Amino acid sequence: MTKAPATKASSSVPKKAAGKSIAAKTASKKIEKVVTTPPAGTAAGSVTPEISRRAYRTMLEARLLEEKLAALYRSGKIVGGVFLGRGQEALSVALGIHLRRGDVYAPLIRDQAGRLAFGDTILDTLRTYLGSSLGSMRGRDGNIHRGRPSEGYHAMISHLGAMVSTVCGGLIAKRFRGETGVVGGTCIGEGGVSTGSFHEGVNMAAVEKLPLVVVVANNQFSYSTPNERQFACADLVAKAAGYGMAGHRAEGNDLIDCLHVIGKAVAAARAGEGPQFVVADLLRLVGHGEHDDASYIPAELKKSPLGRDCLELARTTLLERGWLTEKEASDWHAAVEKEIEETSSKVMREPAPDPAEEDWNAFATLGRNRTVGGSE
Ligand SMILES: Cc1ncc(C[n+]2csc(CCOP(=O)(O)OP(=O)(O)O)c2C)c(N)n1
Ligand SMILES: [Mg+2]
Repeated sequence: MTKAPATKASSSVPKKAAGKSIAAKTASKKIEKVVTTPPAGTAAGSVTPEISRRAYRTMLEARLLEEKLAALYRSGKIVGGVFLGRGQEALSVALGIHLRRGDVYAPLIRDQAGRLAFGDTILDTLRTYLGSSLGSMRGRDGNIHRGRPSEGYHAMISHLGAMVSTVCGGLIAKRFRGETGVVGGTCIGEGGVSTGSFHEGVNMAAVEKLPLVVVVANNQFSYSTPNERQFACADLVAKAAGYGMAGHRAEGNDLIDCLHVIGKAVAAARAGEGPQFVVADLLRLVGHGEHDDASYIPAELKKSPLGRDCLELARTTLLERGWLTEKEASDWHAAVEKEIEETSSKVMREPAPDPAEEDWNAFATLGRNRTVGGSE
């Protein structure tokens, strides 16, 4: 394991790659661009046109789905709070997309993009938010407290550090069962890093050399608490060395860099190099939740490079590299919008849970009167 002083996000992500661009192959008469990114599988963290396109499409799905969720919330159709990840999709998708079946994933409240990349669906998301009894939580839990634990997809207990330990637990269980080559990932806020549960989780992961990847979305605020009131170290990546973890930095609103850095971190964890700590600076482009107008975020910060919209940036990069065409981008937008509209109309007609029929267990653990979940 690399016991790490902070490793600077590699600027080694090649800007160009050899061969025909994907978009050039799929769109007629598109000007070919020469790109130099290595083909898939050649190196840990290599960023291919294929993964970038998939990531962009997933970010788009997350963004449009969350816009719909915000509208449903404002029209009173969603019970409980709605917490969104606008501006954090590039970082979120990069973790979800690098995990695979058999891995453990604990997404938090800003991880709609990571969830979709890990295999969650627009349908199941809407079912949970709208309280359909056909959803994975059977319409009985708060919207972000959803998951499929038996598939390694943990339902969130708390946004503030608790999930690091559940991922460690999942990884230790896999170790006991003799499963190898697995990774557990979670993405938390910089405020969560100050909590005791974060400390306990990453310390155990380092001691046990667990294949854990913790991604920190440093969006500069923990609700309305700014970083200078949150931690006193100059650089959060430096914390990795204190625990005995490898540390990495990613450019939080640059999709290609997020894919590259998190790809490297996931590969290192999978290869047995112990826990990996990735810190990315960015800004959430919405309030803490839809009830919050985020008026405490200074305008200069919003206008700074941190405030750039990762979705716009990803679109521009893919277009410039010839990995996406304007037509594909607008076709994808229309197709995703249509899917979201059709799915939400369908879900709104589905039945709510019937208290008379319910056993009130959160999952299929019959006979135990226990529920899982927490409150934000
Ligand atoms: C013990 C506790 N205190 C407060 C809250 C309410 N709360 C949920 S998330 C959050 C802020 C988290 O900030 P950060 O970790 O930076 O993540 P971000 O919201 O910025 O993504 C707060 C105060 C909570 N869930 N639990
Ligand atoms: Mg934060």
